[in-house]
Amino acid sequence: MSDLFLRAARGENTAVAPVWCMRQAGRYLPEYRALRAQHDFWTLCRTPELAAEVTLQPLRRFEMDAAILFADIMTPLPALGVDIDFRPGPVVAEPIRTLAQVEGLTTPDAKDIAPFTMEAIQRIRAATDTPLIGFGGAPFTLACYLVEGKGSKDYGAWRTMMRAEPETAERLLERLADLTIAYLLEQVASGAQAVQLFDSWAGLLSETQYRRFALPANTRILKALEACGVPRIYIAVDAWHLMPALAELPVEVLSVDWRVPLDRVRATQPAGRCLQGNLDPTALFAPRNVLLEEVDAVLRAGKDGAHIFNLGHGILPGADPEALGAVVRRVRETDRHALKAKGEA
Ligand code: 1CP
Repeated sequence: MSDLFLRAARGENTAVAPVWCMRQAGRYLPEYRALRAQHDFWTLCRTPELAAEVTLQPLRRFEMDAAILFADIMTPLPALGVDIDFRPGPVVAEPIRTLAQVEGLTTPDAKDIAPFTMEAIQRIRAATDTPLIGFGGAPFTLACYLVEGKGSKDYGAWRTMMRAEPETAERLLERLADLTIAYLLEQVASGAQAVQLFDSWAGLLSETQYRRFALPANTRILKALEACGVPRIYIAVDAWHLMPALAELPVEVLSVDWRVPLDRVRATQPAGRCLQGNLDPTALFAPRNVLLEEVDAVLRAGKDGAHIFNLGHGILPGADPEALGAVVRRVRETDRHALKAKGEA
């Protein structure tokens, strides 16, 4: 078993970068599509055997340094009493638009939030030595879906609530933070060895808004995990303008998208913080030599500190699994310390 992922996540500047891929369990894999043809998405998430099987699928194909639990950021939300369907993205039957709806949300016991996920985690740990990453959605991003009711480019209803009824927005964010703390602590107690908080839509916020509507809840969640001792990973997409605020988050690892090279991101973050990323997911569609040049460029930009190689965001459903295999091999055969020596010569 390789502890490369956990060592890098704790800040070690490893000779080889550990590698895994966001959405590595998912629709680009024919074996996922085959299972999905037989079961709807909620059934895959809520049946421990199936969720464990889907989590393990990419590990059979690629030499990944980490597994990510198969679930969704919406998995814990039905425990609040909200009805959610997937078509294929999340659709909320009755979007949350009023203070009365926020106050009407259920407060579940930690054990009742997603027991099937906890059993999946135990099964995955029994089946593989590859470190397992648990995850949850950040409150701001969960609220995007809960208030809007579905995926959107601009989340107008939610961002209007933040302005028109900021106290309602803050109350909703608090409820989501409480739920996420309980859910993630359960995941760690069940065996998750690292935790990633997905704030996919935080880049929509200005830094001022982020400091009011995202930073407090994210900080509270990440601090609640501190005593567990597992590495904490945070990702916001399209968030270069937020780097000063993200530097204040209590995390071991900051995951970044492809828009800004890792050396420039590193300069904005506390010393010793591991960076994760940041190959452009569309690079997997490029001719192989162009793809590998981009992989090399990411490794070079990441060489001056701890680095976990990943894509800048999830792998796209149309990507060729072979292209991901080529990326993994390239990262594995690259000695980062030699890269460093060459760069300085
Ligand atoms: O039809 C299907 O098979 C459903 C497709 C699918 C899958 C495979 C969805 C619906 N969710 C997932 C799994 C998933 N989602 C994982 C585990 C798999 C892995 O990483 O290997 C994870 C970590 C997520 C996280 C997730 N879900 C995020 C955060 C990460 C990101 O990509 O920004 C978000 C925003 C979601 C919402 C969601 N769920 C599903 C879709 C298609 C979406 C995006 C919808 C949208 O905004 O339009």
